[in-house]
Amino acid sequence: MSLILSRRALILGAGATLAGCDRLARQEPVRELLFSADNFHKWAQRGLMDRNALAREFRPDQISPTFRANGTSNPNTEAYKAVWRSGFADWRLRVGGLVGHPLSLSLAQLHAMPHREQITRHDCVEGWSAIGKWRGVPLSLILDAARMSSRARYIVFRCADDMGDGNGYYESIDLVDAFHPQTILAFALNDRPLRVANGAPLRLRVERQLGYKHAKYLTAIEAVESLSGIGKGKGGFWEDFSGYDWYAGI
Ligand SMILES: Nc1nc2c(c(=O)[nH]1)N[C@H]1C(S)=C(S)[C@@H](COP(=O)(O)O)O[C@H]1N2
Ligand SMILES: [Mo]
Repeated sequence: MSLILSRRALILGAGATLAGCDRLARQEPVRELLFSADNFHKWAQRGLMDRNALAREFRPDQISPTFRANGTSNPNTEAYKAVWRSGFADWRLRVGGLVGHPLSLSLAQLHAMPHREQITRHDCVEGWSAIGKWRGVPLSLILDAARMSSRARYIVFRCADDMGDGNGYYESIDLVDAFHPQTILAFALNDRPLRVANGAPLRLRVERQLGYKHAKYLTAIEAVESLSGIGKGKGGFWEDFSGYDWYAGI
């Protein structure tokens, strides 16, 4: 029942149920209360519709003249240098974890998939913003192609930069953000291939979240049931080491 509800909720655009909600929903009285036709509607509206609202999109003349780089501006590892030297021809995005059909996608394959373009504002917690035009593949298409399991609750993003902790920069989002229409894996900024400083060859754009969630230098994405076994278990590099909130919704 939670499986059907999750998928249906996504299809309706009402968002996925969170793990905790699922557990709650298995109790019959709670379920009746939440999911009776009347209440489901109200609950979906109040609790989840906000999360599916689009981030504001801007006009081309509002694009910032420069989109600064923050955090890592070049991973500079041997592995990254090797794929950079190949013009990223040897780079692959691995899609794994709780999926029925693991993928290894080249940049050419990503370019051949349907794209989305969006001009959005990036907000960094350090107090700067920039407006940029992003082009990339909706994450939902990739997760559907990989046949994500109904057990998956989060998507984890692995990055090429070594943060000296043995795990590297990583981030994670829930399925509401993963299937949000503006959540894309972007390979172009302002009509140019993504430059190294901004995350070449591919970075996440998750427009309803603060800057640190937008993982650059992607190497792999994984569908998981829980974040507890990953890194220090808080769902991201900054969450693990600096106490940033995992949920950084804006
Ligand atoms: N792999 C990786 N992704 C990252 C970071 C990083 O250091 N490494 N920094 C984050 C932070 S704090 C911000 S604000 C944005 C900056 O993106 P930009 O360099 O394109 O401005 O990337 C985010 N994603
Ligand atoms: Mo940031």
